[in-house]
Amino acid sequence: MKRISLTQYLVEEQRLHNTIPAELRLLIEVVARACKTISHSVGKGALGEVLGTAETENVQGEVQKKLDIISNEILLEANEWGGHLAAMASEEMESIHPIPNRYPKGEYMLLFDPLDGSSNIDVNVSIGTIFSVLKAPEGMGEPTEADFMQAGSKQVAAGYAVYGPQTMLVLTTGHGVNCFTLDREMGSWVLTQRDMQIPAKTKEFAINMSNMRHWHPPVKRYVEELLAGDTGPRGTNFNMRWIASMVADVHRILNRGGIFMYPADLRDTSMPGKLRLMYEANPMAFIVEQAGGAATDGKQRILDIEPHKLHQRVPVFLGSRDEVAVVTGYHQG
Ligand code: AHM
Ligand code: MG
Repeated sequence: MKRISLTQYLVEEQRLHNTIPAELRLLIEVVARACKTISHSVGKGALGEVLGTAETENVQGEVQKKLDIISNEILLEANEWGGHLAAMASEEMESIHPIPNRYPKGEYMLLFDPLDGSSNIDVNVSIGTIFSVLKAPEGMGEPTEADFMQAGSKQVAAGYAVYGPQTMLVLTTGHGVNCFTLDREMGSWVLTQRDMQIPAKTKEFAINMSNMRHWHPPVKRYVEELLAGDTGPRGTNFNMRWIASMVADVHRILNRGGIFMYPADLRDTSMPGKLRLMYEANPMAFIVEQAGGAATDGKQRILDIEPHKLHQRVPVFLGSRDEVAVVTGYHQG
């Protein structure tokens, strides 16, 4: 079989759809290269002395793992000097990271969750990197947080790398979703799945069931109906999976369907859900919609949410569109 590299894919996409100009191609290739480096660190584990907890907390008061910090550094360093970015923002940093003055600036802004699924790092379960690309507003001067406050529908690219049995990169630039597998010997990304499609129907759901007693009524009703199986109102037996790595759960859903949920709940009413709009929900919603699925916060399309702060959290329901429609309907009804 003829191998198509990430570079060839990006060049050909530009020829076909005119959506990946050279600067954006550079950006995607630099992020992909950084993910290769992160994959290498993750793969070393205890041998690289990268496991365990660092003595720091991130802006949300969560204890950082060593690999959270290493991955953040890798992405910052890789993306600073290329001239393709105006600024970056990361789940692991309190405020935005403008490109230092010694480097030229570009017209894109990059947001990332450098290593998602932190609770799985030390136990050798799949984790990943999630990224989202926005355009800097016209005539932007010194970048500020306000420049990042753009709805997810404005993303020009989004993707994730999953560090599992294989390292894969899943990417969209608004014309479908494609998947690349890292050839570890050659150090190159090879196109292995074209135009991924999420089946509209599914019998599989993903949610952290231990929070059930804290859920709001629409989520409780929906999951109770799934659990009731073929003698309940849905008339079908549903299966459940929860990896506690959004990247790994979404990757399974892209491949064989399913619905992923991280709702808001009553544990801490000041916190509308756990997942972050800019680093997790928006890029995943873009990918899922591009693969024919749906993504809502229970009430509206995630990509339509107008953000008001960088580290904003949102409830997330995404995946097979028929199931997302059912649970969204229960919130609206
Ligand atoms: P993180 O960014 O701190 O790793 O948190 C996000 C992760 C998601 O990958 C995953 O879906 C969720 O947290 C799991 O949460 P929980 O441990 O509550 O099940
Ligand atoms: Mg995360």
